[in-house]
Amino acid sequence: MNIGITVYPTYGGSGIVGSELGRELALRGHNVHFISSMLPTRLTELNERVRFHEVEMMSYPLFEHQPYDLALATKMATVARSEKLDLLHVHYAIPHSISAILARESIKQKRYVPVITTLHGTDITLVGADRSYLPITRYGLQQSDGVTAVSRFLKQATIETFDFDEIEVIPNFICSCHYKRLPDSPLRDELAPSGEILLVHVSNFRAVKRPLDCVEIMAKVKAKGGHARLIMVGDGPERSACYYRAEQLNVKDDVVFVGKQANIADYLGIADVFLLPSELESFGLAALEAEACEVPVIATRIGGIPEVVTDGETGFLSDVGDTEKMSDDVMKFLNDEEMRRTFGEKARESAVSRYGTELIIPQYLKFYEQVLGAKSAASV
Ligand code: GMT
Repeated sequence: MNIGITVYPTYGGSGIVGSELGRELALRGHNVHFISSMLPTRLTELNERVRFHEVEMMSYPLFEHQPYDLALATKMATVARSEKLDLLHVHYAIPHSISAILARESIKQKRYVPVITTLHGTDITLVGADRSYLPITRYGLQQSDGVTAVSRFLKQATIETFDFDEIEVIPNFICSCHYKRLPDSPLRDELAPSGEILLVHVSNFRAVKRPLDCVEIMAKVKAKGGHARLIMVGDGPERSACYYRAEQLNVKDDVVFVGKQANIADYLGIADVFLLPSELESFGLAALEAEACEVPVIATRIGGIPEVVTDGETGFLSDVGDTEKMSDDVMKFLNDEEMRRTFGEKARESAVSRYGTELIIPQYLKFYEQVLGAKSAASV
C-alpha cells in the first residue's frame, strides 16, 4: 500500500506513535509518505520506503497568520496524486482530519483517497471538547472514512462528548527490541554515582502531566529516608517551575534535568521506578515504554492508564495529586529489591504480550483493508 501519514512533528505522544507506525509499516513492505511541517522527531531514517514531504507555508502580506491547515491540505492533495496514495492516515484530529478531508474532496474527481483519523487524547478531551472547536471536531470524525482511538477510555470519552461511536480501538504499541533493560549502561553510574535508586519521569512538561508532583514525590521520599535521585527527561512549559520547586524543597541536587533526549530508551533501560502523575492521560505511552524496560510504574488512576498499568502487579495507581501515597509507593520499591524485580518482570511481560508491534501493527493493516474494502464496495 501507499500510505500518507501526518503527525505533529514535535515532542508528543501522537507524533511518536505516527512515526513508529510508519517505520513498522515500511518494514512490512509498504510505502510510507510523511506529510508534515518538519521531519518528525522520532523519524531518524528516511529511505526508499519512508519518504518525507515538507509542508511549506506561503507567506503573503495579506496573511496575518500563515494558513497551516490549507498548506497541509494542499500538500496532502499533491502527494496523494503524485504518489498514488491509497489512504491518508492522520494522527490528532485537529486540524489534521479537517485538512485531510479537504484534500480528499479537492481531488476526488480524479482519485478518492480515504481518510483515517487516529484520536490520541487532548484532541478530544481538551481541544475538541472546547465549545468553539466541538462542531468542527465532530465534523472531522463524521467525515473521516475510518476513526481509531488509542484506548477504550478515549473511545468512551469520544462517544460521550461527540455522540459519535464508529470508532475502532487500536492501542499504542512498543517494539520489544528497542525498549529493554540496559544492565551494563555507563549512564547508570553517571546518574546514580552513589548507588541511588533512579526515579525517572519522561514528558513534554505540560501542566497536564503535573511534573511538579514528581519533585514533590522526590522531596517526600528524601524526607522518609529514601536514597534516590529523580531524572527528569524532556522539556516544556513547566520545566522552570520544577527547577524552582526543587530548590525550594531543598532537593536541587537530587533532581537532574536532562532535557529532550533522542533516545528515551537509554533512560528507561536504567530506571528503577517510573513516575507518571498526570492529570489526564488517554493512554500513557511513556508508561508502556517504561514497562517494556522492566520498570514498575507509579501513576495516577485516570483516563487510559489503568488499561496499561495493572495496580499492584505492574505498578501502583493513586488519585491525582496524592503525592503522599505515591511517595509511599516509591518507598515500597526502594526498600524491596525483590518486589521491584517481580513487578518489573510482570510489566515487561504485560507490555510485550498485550502491546507488542507483532500484535498491534496487523490491527492497523486490517483496519486499512476494511476501510479500503468498504470504499471500493460503495463505488461499484
Ligand atoms: O500528552 C502528550 O504528551 C501529547 C499527546 C499527543 O497527542 O501528542 O499525547 C496523547 O497521545 C499519546 C499517544 O497516543 C498518549 O499516550 C497520551 O496519553 C495522550 N496524552 C493525553 O491524553 C494527555
